[in-house]
Amino acid sequence: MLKPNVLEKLNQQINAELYSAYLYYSMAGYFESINLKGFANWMTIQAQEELTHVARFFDYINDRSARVNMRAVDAPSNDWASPRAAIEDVYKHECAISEKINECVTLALQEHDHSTNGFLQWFVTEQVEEEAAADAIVQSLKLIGDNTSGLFMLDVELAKRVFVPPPAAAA
Ligand code: OFO
Repeated sequence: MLKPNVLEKLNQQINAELYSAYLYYSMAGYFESINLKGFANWMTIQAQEELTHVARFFDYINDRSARVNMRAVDAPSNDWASPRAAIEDVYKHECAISEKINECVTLALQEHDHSTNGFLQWFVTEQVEEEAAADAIVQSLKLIGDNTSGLFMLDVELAKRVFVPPPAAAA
């Protein structure tokens, strides 16, 4: 059985994961609007992955015979000053999500809830990847600077990303 404070934290995390999807769809729209279709593709897949994160929390809460509780999702920004500003926001956002996952783990351990701690470890690992993937693009954009050809080459690269549902969240 989930303790009420642990359940509340997990429901808050569903909201944070939904916000992540909403933010990345918004960024996909921004990149479409400036004709960087590869960046838009990367963001759309990022958003789809976030929805699989929602599904993981949703399934876990239900598996524990507890009740999912949906709340209003904040509105994300819709515009960014530059591609680099948008990707830097992805990196900052992922660091903030890592913090939230850490808080969930800390609470689970305080409450001796080892099942929830075990469930959360997938996210602990995933966040390392999430931060690294965003930071890699930030670093590329720093190198590219004002070089338009470099930006288009990176766009072609990001267009190659495909959505692969993680095994546990696959239909
Ligand atoms: Fe981007 O990892 Fe979930 O929120």
